[in-house]
Amino acid sequence: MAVPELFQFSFSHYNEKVRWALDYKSIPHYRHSLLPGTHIPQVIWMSGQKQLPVLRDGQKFIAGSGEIIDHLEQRYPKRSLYPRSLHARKRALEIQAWFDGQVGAHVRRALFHQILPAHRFSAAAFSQGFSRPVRTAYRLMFPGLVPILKLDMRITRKGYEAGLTRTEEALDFIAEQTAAEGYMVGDKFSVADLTAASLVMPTCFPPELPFNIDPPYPTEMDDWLSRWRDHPGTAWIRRMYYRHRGSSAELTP
Ligand SMILES: N[C@@H](CCC(=O)N[C@@H](CS)C(=O)NCC(=O)O)C(=O)O
Repeated sequence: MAVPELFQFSFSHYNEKVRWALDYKSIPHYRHSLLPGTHIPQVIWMSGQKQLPVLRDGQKFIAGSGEIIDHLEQRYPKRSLYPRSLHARKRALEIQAWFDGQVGAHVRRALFHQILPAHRFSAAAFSQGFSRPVRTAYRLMFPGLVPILKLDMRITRKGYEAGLTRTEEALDFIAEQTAAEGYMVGDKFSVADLTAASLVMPTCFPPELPFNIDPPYPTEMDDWLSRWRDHPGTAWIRRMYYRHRGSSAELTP
C-alpha cells in the first residue's frame, strides 16, 4: 500500500482537520507544506482546483477535508471516526457538513481580517517549517500578497463582522450540543467533534497543535484570542485537543 502524502498549509484549520484524522487513525503519512499565495499552480496541477488540503494516495489525488476523511475511513477502517449506527452517522456527517460549508471560511475571514495587518507575525505563522531564507523571502513579499489574499478570501469589514457572528454561533452550538454528554453525537468522539474542534480551533490555538505560534503576540492576535477566551465553546475545544489529539503519525522523509 502506498504511503499517503498530505499537501498542506501548516497554519490552516481545514488542513489541521485532516492531519488530526490521519494522526487519530495512526496512518503513517508524509506531509508537504506549501506557502499560501504561492501554492496555486502546484495545487491546480495536482487536483484541478486550488485549495488545500489535498491527499495523494497512490495514483489518486483527493481534495477537500470531508472527501479525504471519507477516503481514509474506507481504506483504513480501524479507529473509525464514523459512528456505528446509521442514524448517528447521518447526524455526525450533517454536523461536519455545516462546519465545513458554513463555519470554517467565516472563522478564517474574521481571524485574517484581524491579524493580516500584523505582517511580520502573519508571514511567520504562514511559513512555519520552512528554511530561514524561504521565511525571510516570504516575509519580504508578504505585504504584496496581502491584497491578493484579501480579495481571494473576500476579507472586508462586512465579511469580518459576519465572520465574528458566525464564529460566535458556532461556539454557542458547540457548547449547547456537548453540554449533556461531552460529545456532539452520543458519548463518543467522532468526525463531528474532530471537525468542530479543528475548524473553530483558531479561537484558542490549543497547545497540542502540531505547529506553534509562540507569544508574545501582536495586539491584533491578543485581541482576537481574548474575545473568545471565556466562551465555554473554547473550553470544549481545548478539552477535545487534550483528550483526543494524540501523537503524530507523520513520517520524516
Ligand atoms: N472545503 C475545503 C476548504 C479548504 C480550504 O478552504 N482551504 C484553504 C486553506 S484553509 C485554501 O486552500 N485556501 C487557498 C485558496 O483558496 O487558494 C475543505 O474542506 O478542505
